[in-house]
Amino acid sequence: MDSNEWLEIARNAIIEADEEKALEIVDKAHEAGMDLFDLLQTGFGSGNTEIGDRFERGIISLPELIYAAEVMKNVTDYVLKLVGMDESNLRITASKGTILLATVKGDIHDIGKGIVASALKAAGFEVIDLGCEVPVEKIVEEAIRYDADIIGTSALLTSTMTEQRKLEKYLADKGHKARFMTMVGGAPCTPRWAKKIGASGYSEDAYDAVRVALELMKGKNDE
Ligand code: B1M
Repeated sequence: MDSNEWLEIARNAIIEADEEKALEIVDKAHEAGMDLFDLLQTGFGSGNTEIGDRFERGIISLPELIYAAEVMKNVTDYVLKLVGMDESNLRITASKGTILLATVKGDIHDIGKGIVASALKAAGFEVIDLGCEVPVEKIVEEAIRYDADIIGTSALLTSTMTEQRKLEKYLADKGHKARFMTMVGGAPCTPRWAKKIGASGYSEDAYDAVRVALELMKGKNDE
């Protein structure tokens, strides 16, 4: 089977919310030596996107969306465990820099942030993941406590991405703007949004998050 076929089967497993099939594909792809991160993002992730589109168009109901999301979450956890990036490791010591991650207040979407966290850990960053629905006050408090280099926030709803702007304002008001670099991500975010609110960086996906984080750290170290 070529990699496109694996990706297609993975996509369909999420659309059909078939967890058994999804986990079986992960095992088989793993045995075949396929890049499981790619399978997760491009294969299963594409199924997730399709599920979201169907929900938006009224083709599936909220319980169906929740059910498919559960499958996606379990598959994500399983893949991360297989590649040695178990999300139960809240904090892993490394040397590239410290990144504090959170999904913003009012937003429970955490699947993508989990993948971003794993990619950053794999790239050698120390990652503190605060979970989801985190208010800006808590984010900044923890960033100070862990002496983070970068604060990364994820927002999946157009109604919650405003929390990212609130974070920038809060940092400025408290005199911490120069102390922390910030990264934003999540489906409704764009490079333009990041620029508009004064964030230091935007990234499209987990691979891009690593690239941006490395660039930001390089800039900081060159100062
Ligand atoms: Co929600 N949901 N949802 N949902 N959901 C969306 C986001 C939506 C677009 C679906 C749709 O209508 N098409 C829509 C938002 C519309 C909008 O605001 N424009 C929506 C809605 C409306 C809702 C509810 C309001 C539904 C309701 O109750 N009526 C509700 C909101 C609850 C809340 O947060 N308060 C809700 C609930 C849920 C579930 C619980 C069922 C579930 C979340 C489960 C969970 O995360 N634990 C869910 C899901 C799964 C989705 C979709 C289908 C998929 C999201 C996902 O996991 N994608 C989503 C539709 C979609 O995105 N197509 C949708 C896969 C993941 C790997 O990608 O999260 O984009 P993503 O992360 C990527 C990149 O964005 C990037 O890298 C990641 C990895 O590549 N990235 C970063 C993300 N964060 C980053 C941070 C970075 C850098 C990169 O740096 C810090």
